[in-house]
Amino acid sequence: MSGPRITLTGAGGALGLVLRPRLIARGAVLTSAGHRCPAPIAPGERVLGGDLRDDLVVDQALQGAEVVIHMAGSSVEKPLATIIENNLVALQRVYEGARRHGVKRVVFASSNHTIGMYQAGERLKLSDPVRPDGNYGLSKVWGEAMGRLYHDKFGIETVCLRIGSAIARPTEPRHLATWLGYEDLEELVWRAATVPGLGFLTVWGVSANKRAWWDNGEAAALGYQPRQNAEDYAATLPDMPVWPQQGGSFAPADVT
Ligand code: 15L
Repeated sequence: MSGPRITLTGAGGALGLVLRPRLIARGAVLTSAGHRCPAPIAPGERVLGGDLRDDLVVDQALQGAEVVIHMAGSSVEKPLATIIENNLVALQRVYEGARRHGVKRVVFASSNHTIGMYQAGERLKLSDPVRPDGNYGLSKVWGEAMGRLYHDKFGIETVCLRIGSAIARPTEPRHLATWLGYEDLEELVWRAATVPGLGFLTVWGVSANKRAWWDNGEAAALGYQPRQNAEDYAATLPDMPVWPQQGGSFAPADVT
């Protein structure tokens, strides 16, 4: 096998399960790591279970890896103590593991909740200031900054994916702007893992939605050309009030 040697964390989670067969089909030599890791899905897939806050688990997971796709962690709003453990501490252990193992690049699953307090409909560039909508969004801001730190200080590349709503198909009006279809997710993640010389880069993880709010012009080096469009599902969506902020239901939630 000669494809890129990739470790995928969060491999038992919603996006991990979508990505595993697709990364293997594209030729990755894949190690899938996660708390809840099912059996291997393809010959040659290495599967590991364990807690990423444990350096021994990280050492096993990152052995031989060129790239880490970090999908692990809490993926919704949680109490701060939980977010700190799952999204801050575990990420720092992964970056330290990346240093120990000479990993060249981390693809970090960031989120639109880094900017969730902007008004719905406002057009954003990647260079616009962050406006997180809770503990979860804050942890993604911190994660993006950690990627920057490890690139500046230790030369590890990071591509931050500010993922919108990565689900099989849009289910509410907000998704007309925020949807990331699975074909586009696959293409985005593959490019983030394999396009050479990206350094530190942030990109919106969004499909080619007619009503998208986010402009990927500043991430042109990635060459990401989404093909899916939430508009194709517009007629199927329920008639419900539109959330006032881009973060949808996360924005009004009291997280203190
Ligand atoms: C996210 O970052 C979450 O992980 C996911 O559960 C959704 O809430 C998504 O954003 C979204 O904003 O739709």
